[in-house]
This record gives sequence, structure tokens and C-alpha cells, in this order.
Amino acid sequence: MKGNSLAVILVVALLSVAAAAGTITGKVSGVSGKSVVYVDTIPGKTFPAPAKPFLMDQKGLLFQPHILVVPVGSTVEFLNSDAVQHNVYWPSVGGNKKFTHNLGTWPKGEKRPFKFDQPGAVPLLCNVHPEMSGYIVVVPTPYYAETDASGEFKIENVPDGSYTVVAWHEGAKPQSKPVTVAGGSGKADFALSK
Ligand SMILES: [Cu+2]
Repeated sequence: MKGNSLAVILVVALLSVAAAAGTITGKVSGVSGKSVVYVDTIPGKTFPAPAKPFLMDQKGLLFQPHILVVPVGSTVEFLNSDAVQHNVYWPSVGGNKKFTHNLGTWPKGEKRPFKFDQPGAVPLLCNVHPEMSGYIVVVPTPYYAETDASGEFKIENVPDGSYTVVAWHEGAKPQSKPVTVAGGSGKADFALSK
């Protein structure tokens, strides 16, 4: 009997661990290239920003990575790895031109940090090389994922609950959907268009 009780306790414990670490899976269609899918602001909930800074490189006349996703409050260090001078500026954050900023222009090997306190997509530009473009997507929760080559995504460690999930792509209108994570899993598919 004692052995059975212990087994029951173990099974219950394992089930609750499984339920606590939920996933949201799905597919983004209608676009090619990477999309970002994230859980939108959860009313009454805030999350500590990651202590470690993220890196956005300017290398080979490209922003690398082309798309960088960071939770709100994160610091991004902008590095110039090229022999030429680069500039970094953005005309808006989340479409709001009030948050335009110019970080300046600096030579090879130097880094400049910026803390992103405003959620939204940040279109990165370089005024030395008009063809350069990149994105930082500042997301309001730690629950986010990038799509793979087939458009599929998996957001991990999401607690059970009801959420708004947003799919973002640089060439399309963002789309929001309600998603309920129950028993450790939730699902959302998106069809994006311009
Ligand atoms: Cu440049």
C-alpha cells in the first residue's frame, strides 16, 4: 500500500510539472521568411528584463541577425564589425514616431548599448548605407518564438491560462488571436497578408 501511495504521489507530481510547462504551437502562413509569434501583454503581470544584453551586429553591410527578438526592458548592444563606419537609427517603435532615435555613427569594433523599454517592432536603419535594414521586435512577455522554414512555431514554458497571441512579420500586418493554454498546450494558426 505504501508503495502504491508513493507511486500516486509521483504521478500527480509529474502531471503538475507537465501542466506548468505548457506550449503554444501553430503555423504562420501567407508570408515567406521569418515571423515572430509572442504572447501579448498579460493584464496585471510584469516580467523582469533579462540581465544579459543582446547583440545586434553590423557585419558585411548587413544587420545580423536580420530580426532580433528581445523581451521589453532588455538592453541591446549594437556592434560595428565592418571596416567602414555605420550608423544606427530607427524612425519609430511599434509604429509610434514619438520613439524615433538616432544612436549615432561609430567605427569598427565599437559597441553602443540601448535599453528598449517600449514594446513593438523597431525598424533599424543606417544612414550611411540606405540599403541596410533590420528589426528588433521588443515583446511584452518572455513567451515568444520565431517560425522555422515551414512557418511553424513553438512557444515554450507558458503557464495554463488565456492569452492574446500576436504574429508579426516585417512585410505583413500583425495579427492577434485569443489562445487558451489548458493541460499544458494551446494552438494558434495565422494567415498573414499585407
Ligand atoms: Cu551602414
